[in-house]
Amino acid sequence: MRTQVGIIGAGPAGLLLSHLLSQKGIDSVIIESRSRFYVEGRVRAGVLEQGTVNLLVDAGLGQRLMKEGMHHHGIEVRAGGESHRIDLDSLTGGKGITVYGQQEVVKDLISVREQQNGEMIFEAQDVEILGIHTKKPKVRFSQAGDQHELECDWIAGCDGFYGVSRNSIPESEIRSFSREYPFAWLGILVEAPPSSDELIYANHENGFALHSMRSKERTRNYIQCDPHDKIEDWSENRIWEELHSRLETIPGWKLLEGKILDKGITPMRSYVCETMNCGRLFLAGDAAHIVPPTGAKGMNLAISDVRYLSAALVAWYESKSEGLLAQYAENCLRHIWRGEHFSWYMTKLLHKFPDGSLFDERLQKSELEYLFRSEAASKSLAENYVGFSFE
Ligand code: FAS
Ligand code: PHB
Repeated sequence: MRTQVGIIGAGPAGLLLSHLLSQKGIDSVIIESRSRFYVEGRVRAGVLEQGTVNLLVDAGLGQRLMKEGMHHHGIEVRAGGESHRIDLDSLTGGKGITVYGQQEVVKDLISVREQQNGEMIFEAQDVEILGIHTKKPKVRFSQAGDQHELECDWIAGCDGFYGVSRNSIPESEIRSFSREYPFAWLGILVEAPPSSDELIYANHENGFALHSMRSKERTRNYIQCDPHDKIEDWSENRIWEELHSRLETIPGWKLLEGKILDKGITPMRSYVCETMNCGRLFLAGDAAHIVPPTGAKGMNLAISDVRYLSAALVAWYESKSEGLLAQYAENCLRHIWRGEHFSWYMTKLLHKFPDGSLFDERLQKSELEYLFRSEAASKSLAENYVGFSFE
């Protein structure tokens, strides 16, 4: 098999890259280890920055997003029995966020690729990357017991944190930075109407909680839990009990319960691999960086990378210019470190640190009070939450 760009991973990064390249007449083949059903059913992100929405709409992917996505002008932060609304609109000159499930973005992308006969190979096993320092790198994989080899000009590693791409770069060349957090998130997808018009982030003595949503019929709630917890440790009663106590801190406000459709525990880490390319291999999305979801940045950063990678590959195919390819990591890392800092800031502000000192707790309390009283602090949070633009 032969193509121009071999793409590993059918998440938002890989699928969007394939689409943007095809709009410029550049062929690609996507190689994905899981089934289409699994990839389309995986519950993940829910918040899109305005910049992400604009890119998807400009790429002709906005039809369902604009119809079903929920545009929000603010978020709410609750702590110490108080509630504070961050008015994203007025604090950022009219920018907001759009709540639209990642799996819907993935479904939209897969159906457009299919309509355009884009090649997507699901359930590929034993994926291997070879010859990244040659002009004809290859991807070897098996599918349904048959061995295949895909020859390309370039390989895009969009296979997430646990993928094969980053591990194809010699350890000695990897420059990476990380931080683990002493807690995780237990997330549930629920058949219930939202209990508020906007997302609610709660700092509580029992730990963090988040009330989010997917539609007028479905909500997504998260609670901070121990990183060693197993989902079996959490009965539905215990989950609801904790959600009620951590979110119902404002008189008269009640959280609506419903049938739990999906539940899972997500580890919390910050990770950046600054070596975003090695020879003819380029990393994008979670393959190169992870943020704790408190800042709702993960998918937005993946799409920001793809914006730069597609532009760089298009420039190479159109004029053999290597400029943007050489600048790729630098262009992405400005946004990545801004997203990393903001996600760390939100995580530090809203979680209970089991090993934290009383001094830390006092600092956190003061930071929350400052946020609730200072327009400057609210503006800083708002401009990062909607997506900070360096332009
Ligand atoms: P993905 O992980 O989405 O896709 C990688 C693909 O590669 C997968 O389909 C995988 O099966 C495939 N793959 C892996 N190894 C492979 C191999 N060896 N061969 C072939 N294929 C392989 N981000 C936000 O912006 N907002 C949020 O609200 C938010 N909430 C989140 C909540 C949770 C519970 C989680 C886990 C993440 C959340 N994120 C959020 C972050 C998340 O959205 C990621 O950033 C996003 O999925 C990154 O997209 P990709 O880089 O495309 O990686
Ligand atoms: C979600 O809706 O899944 C979500 C929203 C905001 C976050 C994280 C997750 O910060």
